[in-house]
Amino acid sequence: LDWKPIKEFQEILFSECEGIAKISINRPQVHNAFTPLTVQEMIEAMDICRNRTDLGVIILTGEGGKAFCSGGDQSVRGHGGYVGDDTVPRLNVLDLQKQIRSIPKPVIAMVAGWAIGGGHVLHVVCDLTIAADNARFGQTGPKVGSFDGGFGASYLARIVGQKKAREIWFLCDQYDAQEALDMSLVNKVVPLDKLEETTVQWCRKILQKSPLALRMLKSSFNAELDGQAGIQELAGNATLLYYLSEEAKEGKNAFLEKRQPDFSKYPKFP
Ligand code: 1HA
Repeated sequence: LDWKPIKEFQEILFSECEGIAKISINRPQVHNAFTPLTVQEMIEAMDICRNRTDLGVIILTGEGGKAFCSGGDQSVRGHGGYVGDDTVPRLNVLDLQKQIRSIPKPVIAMVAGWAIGGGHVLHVVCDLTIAADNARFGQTGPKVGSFDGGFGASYLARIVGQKKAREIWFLCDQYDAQEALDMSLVNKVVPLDKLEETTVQWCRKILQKSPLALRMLKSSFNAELDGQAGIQELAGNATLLYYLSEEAKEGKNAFLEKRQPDFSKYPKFP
């Protein structure tokens, strides 16, 4: 596939092809551990994906074939968070998690090798996960002095069940691709050399579907779990659809024409 760069970054690669965007962590020497800058760049790339109406699906991955992401870079972990050049400690991956969840387009984690710690949580919050047969999954928090009690705990438990989620966090064991499939933690396992091909096939299938229907479904799946923020997303989509109607346009037109709106001709559906 002929990936064209969208924008140059320092710690990620960001490219597109056929309406598919690919965001790839580019720190293979540390198994794609993230720094505050890596995360900030992913946030910017994700925002571009959200705003570009010609991009319909996003692949999140890591370079090198040996790791998706190994979580926060422990060598820049400081007092209260992960520290970048500005010396401010941050946990900005939490903002990225929320963004992946709320972007109204499917996000697919394409996992080769390690998805560990905060890197594991990143694949968990993606809509779908396709794993290579060399993928290995797990949390390390209680081993390295960290924990993610947000989506990393509660959404993980929704996916694999309470007992399994507690096992994953309390024991910090690692699970291979087949074990991940068996606990519905991933959607599909393929040989490493078929990983991108399969992921792109899934993307193409998604791109043939109605973007508004996909958008409504993503926010509907979220709404049940995300409380007021989930309902806000779903309701925002209802507003979007309403704005497409003649009935809503009558309200706006009447205001601009300084007249009373006439909604009488619009049906009161049963
Ligand atoms: O929990 C959170 C958060 C919670 C709330 C809010 C925000 C959060 C943000 C982040 C996180 C976290 O991510 S905490 C968890 C952090 N990650 C880890 O504990 C995983 C650390 N890595 C490993 O356990 C292992 O590297 C591995 C199981 C993934 C792979 O082992 P392997 O194959 O033996 O490779 P290894 O030799 O360990 O790694 C290769 C190189 O990559 C090493 O560097 P080298 O000795 O060659 O110089 C290794 O140090 C480096 N590396 C790997 N992972 C990290 C790392 N360097 C820094 N940070 C890493 N996470």
